[in-house]
Amino acid sequence: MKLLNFIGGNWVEEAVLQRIPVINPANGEELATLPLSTKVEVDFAVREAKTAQKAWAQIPAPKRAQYLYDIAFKLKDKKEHLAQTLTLEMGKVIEEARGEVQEGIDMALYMAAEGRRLFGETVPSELPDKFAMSVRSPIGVAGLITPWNFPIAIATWKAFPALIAGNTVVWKPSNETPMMAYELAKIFEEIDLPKGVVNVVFGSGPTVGTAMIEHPEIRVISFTGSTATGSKVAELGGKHLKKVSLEMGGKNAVIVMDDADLELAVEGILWSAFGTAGQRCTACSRVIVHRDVKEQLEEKLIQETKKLTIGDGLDPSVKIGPVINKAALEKINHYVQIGKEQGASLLIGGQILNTGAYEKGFYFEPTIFSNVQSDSILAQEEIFGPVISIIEVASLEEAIEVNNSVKFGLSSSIFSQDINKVFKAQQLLDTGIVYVNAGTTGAEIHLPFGGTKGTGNGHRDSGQAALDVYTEWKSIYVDYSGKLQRAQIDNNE
Ligand code: UN1
Repeated sequence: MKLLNFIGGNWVEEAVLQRIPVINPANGEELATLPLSTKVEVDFAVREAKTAQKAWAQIPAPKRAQYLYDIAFKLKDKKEHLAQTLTLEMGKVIEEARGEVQEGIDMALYMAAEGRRLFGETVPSELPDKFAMSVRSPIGVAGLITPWNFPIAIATWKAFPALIAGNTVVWKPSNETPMMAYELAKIFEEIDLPKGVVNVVFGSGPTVGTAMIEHPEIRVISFTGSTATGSKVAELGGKHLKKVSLEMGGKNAVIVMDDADLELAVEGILWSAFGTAGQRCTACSRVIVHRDVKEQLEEKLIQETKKLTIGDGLDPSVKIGPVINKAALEKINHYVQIGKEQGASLLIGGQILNTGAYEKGFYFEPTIFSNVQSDSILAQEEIFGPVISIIEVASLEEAIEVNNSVKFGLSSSIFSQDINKVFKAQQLLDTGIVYVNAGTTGAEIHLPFGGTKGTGNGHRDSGQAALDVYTEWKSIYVDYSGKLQRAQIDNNE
């Protein structure tokens, strides 16, 4: 399949473009090719988006919502096809792929309903016969840069609030997962979304991403990806005075207290650590365990990890699919070697799988290290693979301190039956998301998604908070007194 850019409502074929392959990480097969676009295509897409935005913003929000409802119904009709395609190009197991498509459907319905809200404020004025209110207005053209690990969900977290608020979109999806972007663009075409309202430009971050951030007509950039790239996006965006929303790395921990339901904790840890082969920003990467239950927890974790089947995500019995590509495999392996060298105890896993059925894909065994020092590289850096580090602590205070000792702050979790400990923890855990008696993954779309410290820059995807990224506040004062009234001066005797 030859994927094309989607600009101004047309599939645009460019003669001069270089193409790169899309690879199935389960077996190394080529699935499609995508174009490496240049600034020329970005400029074209922004022109189309800019033209479309004037008319789009004039459509009343409840009518714009109709398009989002239509998108939601299409996503629902195509759910199985989309999930299969997602597993093919990204590798996550089919059950999770269906869940991700569902996340897109949920987001479309949630933001469609915003078409009848988009709440602002009406407040009293300090002067008589004067009306005061604030409304959300669109920013204009939004530039979206999205990752491969949630190619549908994260795209919808960003595109749908932008659209309902009256913006148009130029979207650069990840080069690893362009087929999902193509499928979404096809849906936009099928529901007759006005031309130019969403434009998809495939290509590299340094070329297409940079051209988007530098383009004077793109006033807001939303990016999800690595902290290293995010900081470059922020730097360049800052130089051009852009609003930049960043969603970056995590080093998420599950805390297991001595009074925890251990069976449940094991289920929560394994699901959030090894689901999506550990490639969620929210994946559990550290287990902080009270010393009194450490041994018991470790035994159970090893026992249950042995039962997990690894393989092609399209096989419904498989629980852990491949990682995205060879570079990811090497990066994970690199951290595992560091862990071994620095004296952590390897309880299970630790190997690349590359023989037999695994030969052509990118598979890594689910891996558990114990006796990990909380300040070691293994316990501090984001690995983005199926690797857990177990860290022993003696108290809740210490557990919280260890949790907060990393440079990221996305998600955290505590397993405990003690309500006092749970409430203390939710107050002191320095992360944007906290789970109680559940693993570190599973955010719902109607709450803010994002994190503190190196995870973000104060903005949030999802929920009402997403609307703040894609709107400007406009405060409107209507004086119906018929005379000049001066705020702060008149009426302040
Ligand atoms: C991500 O981790 O990159 O909370 C997104 C979750 C999903 C979204 C994860 N709903 O695990």
